[in-house]
Amino acid sequence: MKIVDAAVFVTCPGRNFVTLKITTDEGVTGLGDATLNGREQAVVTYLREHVVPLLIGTDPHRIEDTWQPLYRGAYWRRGPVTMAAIAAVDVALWDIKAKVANLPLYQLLGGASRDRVRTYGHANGRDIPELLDSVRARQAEGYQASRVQTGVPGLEKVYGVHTGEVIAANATRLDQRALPVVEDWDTPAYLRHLPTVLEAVRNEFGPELPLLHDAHHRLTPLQAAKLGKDIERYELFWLEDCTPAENQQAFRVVRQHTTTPLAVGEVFNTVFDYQTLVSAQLIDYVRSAVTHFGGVSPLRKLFDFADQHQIKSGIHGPEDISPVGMAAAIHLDLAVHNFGIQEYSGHTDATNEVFRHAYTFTDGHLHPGEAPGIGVEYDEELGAAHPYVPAYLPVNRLADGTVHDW
Ligand code: KDG
Ligand code: MG
Repeated sequence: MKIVDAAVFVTCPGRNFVTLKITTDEGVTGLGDATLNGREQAVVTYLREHVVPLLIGTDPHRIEDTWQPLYRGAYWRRGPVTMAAIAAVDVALWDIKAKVANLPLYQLLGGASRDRVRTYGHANGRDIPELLDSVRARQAEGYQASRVQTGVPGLEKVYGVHTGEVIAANATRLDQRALPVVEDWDTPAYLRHLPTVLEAVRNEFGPELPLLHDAHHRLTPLQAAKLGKDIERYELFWLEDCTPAENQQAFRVVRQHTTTPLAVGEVFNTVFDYQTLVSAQLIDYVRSAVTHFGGVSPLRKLFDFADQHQIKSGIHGPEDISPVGMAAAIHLDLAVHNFGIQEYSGHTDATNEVFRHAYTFTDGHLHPGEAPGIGVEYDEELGAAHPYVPAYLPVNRLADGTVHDW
């Protein structure tokens, strides 16, 4: 079998998605997600100019032997653009292999380790009453775990809180060539406010509801350590990205001071980003998405490494992972032993029409379905009816105008 075509599609059914479709001489096709939110066209060009020419004529069954030269052969290793491009190839080849085997992908990954995949959804509000309503709404949709984010008194726009006019959680308006939205930030105000939020949520929903919170890289290690300690009594499922993790040593400070479980890694793209965090057991969940980590093959290796240190998976699954990336994640979630939880925000109806998928969401749990491959079909005609719209992620500024991590 040989690869005869590899096409890259960009569609914007509410937000931008980049999809790679590989076709073989036997007519079998495979899909991969290459969406890098806010930098989509960089991956499109990388794929079209630098990757597709290398694929034509090669054997799609040689997944590892395709992955390695894309990673090592480029010489310029790592980085989100490269790894999103490689991820799309890896997933598309797994999709083809599983279709040829006439099996759902999870069967090739060792088969199911569980019956279904537990998820968490996003609950948010400008204030506490709105957040409590949002948790109730997620529960009505079936979610059995919620990530809770609120506005902070005195701040106008804060990460994770939907305002009516924003179409997708993190993108700026998609109907114009807008520059990044500027959000505001005040760490002391946030640190004072968050414990009161968690207190209110626990009072309303009791001790059993698994709660998660995303600090989105905005604290120093010392602030993160203090926050972790202050909120221990609310027993979070995890506190995510409490401090930027480029300096992995910083997590030693956090870890020494708190037993709040820690999740890290949605912006990482190789196992090296996790080396100290995992080997020194400084975190509890690894958060990388299939889409940004080079695909199913390397993410599986990361999970095996993490398992040796009692660390579980918590695959990144916001709206900016396409249904193709989501499907690949769900197959992996079902198969690996050290699965923790899967983030799942769902997609708009328009997105689900462009990407018809076999995976299902019931009672807060996902299942990949039994369709051969990853179980997603891309409707090219419908996709083309939603052309690309430039959109940026927001930028955070402090009251005096200083840029802060978003
Ligand atoms: O594109 C950026 C988003 O993927 C990110 O902000 C979402 O932090 C996020 C999460 O935990 O889902
Ligand atoms: Mg996050």
